[in-house]
Amino acid sequence: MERAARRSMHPMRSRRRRGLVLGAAALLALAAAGCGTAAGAGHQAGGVPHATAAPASRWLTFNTSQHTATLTLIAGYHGANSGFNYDGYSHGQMVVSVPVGYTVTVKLTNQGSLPHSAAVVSGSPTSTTVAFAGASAPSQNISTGIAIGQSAHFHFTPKAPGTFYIVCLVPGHEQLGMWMKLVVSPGGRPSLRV
Ligand SMILES: [Cu+2]
Repeated sequence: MERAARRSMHPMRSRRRRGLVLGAAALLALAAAGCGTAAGAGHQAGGVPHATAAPASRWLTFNTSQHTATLTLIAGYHGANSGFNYDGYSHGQMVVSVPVGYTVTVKLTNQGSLPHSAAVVSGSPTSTTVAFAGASAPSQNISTGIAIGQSAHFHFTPKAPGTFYIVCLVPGHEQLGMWMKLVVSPGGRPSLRV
């Protein structure tokens, strides 16, 4: 009864879930085509993402021959850190590593209850200096973020190793811990650890 009431109050949620299921199907298709995931199989039984325990491999896929990696960030994935999280993680709990020369696509979806953004910055997790041209979603008005239920993406190709952060530049959010770490490695494969 309570569940039905919640659903009727939030019609967007079920629409987003269908989107996620389609996304999972696309990941399966990619895996079948020989692309990698970061850490083993990561699909929930029934195809519906669980609200609290999503495997890390859902968030990073890559292709070692094409030198591409795709990072899926769901802002406000659930209530962890009061919603100031990507994929449920905050305060640098998620560390993504990509080799130099990979083209990295970051796909941001706002599943939270506030606007959010994502940008690659350098220096510190509270930096506002975007490290690569165009490496933010939205591409402009980064501090305004994208609205609830919206998606945006960007890509960039790092040319040198280094340590960066993917942060939400809506004012106050990165200070509240809405950031993850991005390591550009000299070689190897993309990886994600939490
Ligand atoms: Cu935010």
